[in-house]
Amino acid sequence: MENATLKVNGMSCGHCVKSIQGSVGDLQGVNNVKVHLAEGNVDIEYNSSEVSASKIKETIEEQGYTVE
Ligand SMILES: [Cu+2]
Repeated sequence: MENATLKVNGMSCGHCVKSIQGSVGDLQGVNNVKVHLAEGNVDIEYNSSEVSASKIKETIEEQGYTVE
């Protein structure tokens, strides 16, 4: 299991938390997603043999946010 912390721009409210946690959490191979709204960070625990970091990043960007 890998851990990544992504800096995500554009998250502003509970809806953002839900849409990111929901969409990323639905990816196969993602074990845990935790959004830290105040810090603008997203902690992700995932299995890199099942899902790539770029796929996770893409999924967040599809929701309308920018990953640094
Ligand atoms: Cu929001």
